[in-house]
This record gives sequence, structure tokens and C-alpha cells, in this order.
Amino acid sequence: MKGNIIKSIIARQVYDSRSNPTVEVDMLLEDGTVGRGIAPSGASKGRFEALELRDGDKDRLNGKSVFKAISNIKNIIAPHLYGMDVNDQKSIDRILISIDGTENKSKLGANAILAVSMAVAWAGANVNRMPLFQYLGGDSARLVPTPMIQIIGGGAHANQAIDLQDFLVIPINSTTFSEGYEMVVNVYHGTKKIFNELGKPLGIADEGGLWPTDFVSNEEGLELLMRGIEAAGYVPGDDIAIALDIASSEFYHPEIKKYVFNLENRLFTSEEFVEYLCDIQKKYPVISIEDGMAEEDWEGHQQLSERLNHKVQLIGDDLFTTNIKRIEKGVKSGISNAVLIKMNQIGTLTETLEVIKYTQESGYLPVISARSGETEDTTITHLAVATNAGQLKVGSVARTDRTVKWNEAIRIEEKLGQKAEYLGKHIFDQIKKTEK
Ligand code: 2PG
Ligand code: MG
Repeated sequence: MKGNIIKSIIARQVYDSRSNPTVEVDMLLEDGTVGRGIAPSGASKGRFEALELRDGDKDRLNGKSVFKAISNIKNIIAPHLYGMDVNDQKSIDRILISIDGTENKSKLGANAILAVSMAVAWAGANVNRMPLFQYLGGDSARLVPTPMIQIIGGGAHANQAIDLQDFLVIPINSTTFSEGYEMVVNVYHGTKKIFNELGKPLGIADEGGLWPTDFVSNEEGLELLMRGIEAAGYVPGDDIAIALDIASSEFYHPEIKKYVFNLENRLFTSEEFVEYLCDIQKKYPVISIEDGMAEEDWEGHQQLSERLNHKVQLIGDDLFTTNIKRIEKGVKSGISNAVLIKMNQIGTLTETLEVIKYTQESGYLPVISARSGETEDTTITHLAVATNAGQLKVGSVARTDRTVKWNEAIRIEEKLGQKAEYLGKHIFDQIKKTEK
């Protein structure tokens, strides 16, 4: 079909939710259809992620401009793709991978490659007049994700005000996405009310969560979250469960092999940190822990997994970096039982789909995730439904770069109507099922 043919590719520098430059691509087809992709950007990045290409020009936008990536799209990528059928996503992504030719997409930049790959998907869906989730997932795409939502933000997303990065909730006692989302909105407001009543100064962290400025311990975040859940009229553990992204690579010091809580002036060995996490899990209704240990502390991960796997969802983010080779290593040794899926950690949509498939086939749980630097792009919501991943993590319920993704899930749920499925409490069965 001639209409599906790629006619021109426009790449430009736009800005993300942290006011950093990023790459946007418009994919124009012969029949006038357009598809757009915008690359997101992380702050607490894993060492093994694909490379985000920035210009490094200290006199311009702190070295963060992306004109090299844009010129790579215009001069290297685009000439290869003109005349191709936009519906052939796999071949297009394969070309992108091969003209880059590096392990970590460092020649062309994963931001350049991903924005193109996403734009191809949207143009493909648009030219077929289909929602993206259906275009990618067909008729079996019907699992609307259970949200994992940040209420308090810390770590690299809040200027290290506290060491732990994300205090999140999962609305387990909900039967639809819309119902679950409403519950979390209530928790957000409830927690804000508690902060105000206690006279706690408060900012908004990078992903829209509450930014504590005067905490004395990391556990204080958990205490306040519990109070926030109760203030919203819910029972912690029954209605709303807690999830944590420890993002521990950020405060692990490999030279001394210690985890360091700056806020509390406390040092932990790997074993002690496993103990700390197990204690927290006993004390609070925590059902999901991400990056409990640092990205290179495989032994620590092994210990944590022996203690908590199958009771708790243990997600590898920096640990796995959406990379089959690293996930394989985890699967072989029974490390963790879930994988955080971030498209820009690997760099193309096709590879992301392969990672999700591999994760599911390995009996691990995929959790689709945004980055802390985001835009109006809603691809990840569609990706979650398309792959029946079951869970989505997008930061908080405030700020438009976050709500665009959640609002899109509300629309998709409505569109699916009777066909829509949802995990809610079944998350527990899913975690249990990861037991071999
Ligand atoms: C994470 C993400 C999203 P960043 O650690 O899971 O919260 O943060 O995009 O900064 O890596
Ligand atoms: Mg993380």
C-alpha cells in the first residue's frame, strides 16, 4: 500500500518535564499521515543503559543539547528509511540497530534511535486508523495495567532530600484502572493533608510526588505514607499496598562496598542492607521493592531474593536495564522476579517488545515504566496494554507529563469496555506464580 510509505522524517529539539532538551521525531507518510515519537530521559540511570547522546557543549544548555542526535537522524538514519513500509517495524528497527552497530547505541544515540522507532509505531497505527495498543497487540491486548504510583519522591528526583527514591502505592482493592486511579488520587491528597497538618514544608519532586524537605529518616517517608493512606479512608495492606523504588545504586559505594544513607549518617554492608529491607517489609505492607540492591551487587541481590522472592515483587531496574543478557543472568540464578521495562534503556520498540516477551516467558513480571524526564508522549500506556504487561509505573498523579499517561489508560479502558481486564488483587497471585 503506497500510503504506508515513509516520505519524510523531521527531527527537532524539544524539552522534557525537567526542562532538559530531548529528541522529537515526526514521521510523514505518502498519504499525509504523521506519527510522532519523543525520547524520555532518566536521572537515576543504570550504568548498563543504552547511551543518551548529548552534545556536551558546556556553553549551551549545560552540555545537554541534542543536536548531534538530530543530525544523526537527518543525515544517517532518514536516508535509509525513505521509501520503506512503515508497518514493517521490525525491519526498520533492525536497520536502526545495524547502522548504529554498537552494543549500547552510542554511535547514533539511543535517544535518536528510540524517537524514530516510536514515531514509526505511531505512524503505523495512525495510517491503519487504530489505537496504538491494538496496532501493537491485536485483539488479545486487553489487560489494563494496575498502576504503581509515586506519592513521595526522593533520591535523585528530589535533590537527595531522602535516600530512598520512590514511595509508591498500588491500589490492590480495585477492580478497574479508573477505580484504582481514583483511590490513589485520594491517597495523594490525604498524604498532602498530613504534611500540611504537621506543618512540614513541601515541594513537588521531579515526577510530581511530594518532596519532603525536613525528614530525619527514610522510614519517616513510610510512616507518613501510612498516615496518608489512612487519612484517605483506606486500610494499608488491604486496600492500598506500598511499593518502594530503593534505587540503591545511587547510594552504594563500590570502593568500600557499603550502602550509605546520608540522611541518617548510616552505613550498611550488603548483608545489613538486606536485613534493613526485610525489616521494612515486615513492618509495612510493602509488596514490591525495586533495585533493593545496587546494579553490580549480584550477591546482595541473590540474598535479598532468597529472603523475599515470591512474597514480594522484586523488580530489577538498574540491575536489568531492559536488557535480555542481564535478565537472563538474573533468571538463571533466581534473582528478582520482575523487570522494569524502559524503552530508552534498550533503544528500539522491537527490542523492548522482545524483552517483555522474554520476561513473561521466563515467568518474571514486566512492569512498564516512564523515566523521570518525560513529555506529552503516551506510548508506554499503549505498550503496557498491547503486551498485557499488567503493571505501569509513571511517577505521581500530578503534573501533565504524568497525567497524560494515566488519562490515556482511562480512555483505553473505556474503549475496551467489556473486554477490559485488570489485575488489582490478582497481583498477589502473579507474584506467587513466579515461584518455580
Ligand atoms: C526509576 C526511574 C523512574 P529515572 O528509577 O525507576 O522513576 O527514574 O528515570 O530517573 O531512572
Ligand atoms: Mg528505578
